Formats: sequence, structure tokens, C-alpha cells
Amino acid sequence: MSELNNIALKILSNGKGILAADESTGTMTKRLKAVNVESTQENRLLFRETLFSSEGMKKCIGGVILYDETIKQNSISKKTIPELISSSGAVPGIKVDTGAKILASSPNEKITEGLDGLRERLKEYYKLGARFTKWRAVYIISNDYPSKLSIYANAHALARYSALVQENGMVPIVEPEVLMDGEHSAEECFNKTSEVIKKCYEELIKHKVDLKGTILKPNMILPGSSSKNNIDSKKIAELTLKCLKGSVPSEVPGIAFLSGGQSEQEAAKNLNSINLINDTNFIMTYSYGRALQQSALKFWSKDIKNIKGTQDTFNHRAKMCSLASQGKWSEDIEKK
Ligand code: 5MM
Repeated sequence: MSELNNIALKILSNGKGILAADESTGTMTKRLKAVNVESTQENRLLFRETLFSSEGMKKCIGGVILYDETIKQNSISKKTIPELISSSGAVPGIKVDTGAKILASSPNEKITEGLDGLRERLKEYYKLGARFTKWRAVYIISNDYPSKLSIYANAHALARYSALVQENGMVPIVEPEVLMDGEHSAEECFNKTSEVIKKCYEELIKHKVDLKGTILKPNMILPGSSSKNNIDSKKIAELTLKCLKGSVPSEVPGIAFLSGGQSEQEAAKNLNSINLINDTNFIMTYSYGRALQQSALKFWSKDIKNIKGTQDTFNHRAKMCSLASQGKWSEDIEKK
């Protein structure tokens, strides 16, 4: 079991974090369409491979979450994608849920599926080189939501998933994402996120998951994206730390936040504020999708052959996130 703890620490330590490049084909198509690039298998691979072979990968990325399509592809240099990632010193990971579907009996909410046949798929992913995995549950906030049913059902699925992943020698990332959409206040986000995370650990413990061999991927505590009550970064950091201290067992080695729709700069600034006042033993780092890739994708879309320019753009973002994970980010450095 200490081997799983070592994998988790390798992914999260030394100012490193996770690149979430696990967009399903549907989501990746949306992202590419938004920048007027055709979503072909070649283009999806080219963009991802450009990031995976950058300098920023070596210095700032401890793990990459892949999607089923990507983990089975080969790079231009003929290495498999997991080999390419490992050669930069990062750990290859894989998204293993099959998506969030309507929750029966509460049709406004979602339950994440993918448990059927999971044991067999995990064995295949292990052979392909994956050493950690991801499963994302999503929750909405409003007066009635998330319901007790969705909180329980998703926690149960996350626990069954985590136990199976550890059985197969990999580290599960537990991702309960309380979405930013809505007019709710940061206090409401705090209350609902705390309830969601506590239930996740109640179920993980029931399913005998070794918490030392897991990583938590939560949202930060923010006001809803349509809320008029903005709060500053320091307050976001205080609420986020208070929530995690009250709901995450101390055995968990590290926490890698999702960006959840924050801009690249907000995601760096807020992570930095968290690390400036982090008085826990948890490593607090990033597992960003959009907040690591957005500007690189924009740059690349204008000239998909400009590998160096795309990598430079990504290297800067990765460096900003890495500095933020150590409380060393600043607006001045950001502008350089
Ligand atoms: C990379 O985006 C993932 C989306 O997966 P689907 O295509 O299945 O919707 C997502 O799970 C992502 O890993 C996390 O939400 C973190 O990404 P952001 O952009 O929120 O940092």
C-alpha cells in the first residue's frame, strides 16, 4: 500500500500538479470547435502531444489524466502516449468513469456511471501504463440541491470505484465537483461542498479504501458564477481551507483542485492564496483542465504547426500553476 502512497506523492510533490487532458471526445470537440479547429483524431492527438512533449511537462506536471482514445495512441516519435508522459517524469493516468447521466428519481441531478466491467477495464489500463485514475461526480447547488440522494449515490459510486482501482494497483483520484453555476453565495458553496466531501469519505472508509493511496480533486469554495456577492482571493482561500480541514481525513496525502470555469489567472491566484495560508499537512496543488490549456489551445488554433509557440504558451501557464502550488505566484510574475 505504501507503493500507492509513493505514486500519489510523486504526482503531487515538488511544485508539481496534474494536467487534466481527459476531455471525452464530445467535450474536446466542443473545445476545438470554439477555436475553429476540426475535431479529428489527428488534431486531438497533435494538440495533446504538443503539450506532453513540452519543457513545462518536465518541470511542472507530475501526472496527466488521459482519455481512453489518447492512452491507446502513439506519438510522432513512435512512443506510446503513456511512454511519452513517463519519459518526462510524469505519471500516466486515465479517466475511467463513463460520464454523468440523469439520476433516476431526481432528474435534475446526475449520477456518474462506469462501474460495470470496471475491474476488467482497469486491468487493461494498467497494462497500457496507467498508475492512477479519475472518476468525477457532479453536483448542482440550489435551494433543493444537491439532494441527499445524489450526495449518497455519488459517494457510494466513488467508493466502489476507489476500492476497485486500489485492488488493481493504481491510485484513485476522487473528484466530487460541486459546480460553480448559479447565484449561490460562497457560504452556500461551503456548506454543500462540506456535506458532499464528508459523505464521500464516509463511503470510502466503509469500502475499506486506504486513504493514503488516494488523491482528492475538489472545487474551491467560490460564490456561484451568477452571484453578485464577489469575495476576494484571501476569503476564497480561508473558506476553502476551512471546508477541507473539516471534511477531509488527515491520512489523505494531497488535494489537487479542479479549475471549474475560473479563468487561468483566477485559478493561479486562488491556489496561491490557499498555499500562502495552508496550515494543514495536505499538499495543495492543481489538477486543471481549462486553466492549464486554454491559452495554449487558442495559440495553437491559429497555427497548428507552431509547436514551439504553443509549448511556450503552455510552459508559462504550467509555471504559474507550479509557483501557485508553492505560494510563490504573483501578478508581476504572471505578466512577465
Ligand atoms: C478535462 O475535462 C474533464 C471533462 O471530462 P468530460 O469530457 O467527461 O466532461 C473534467 O472532468 C476535468 O478533468 C475536471 O473538471 C477539471 O477540469 P477543469 O477545466 O474544471 O479544471
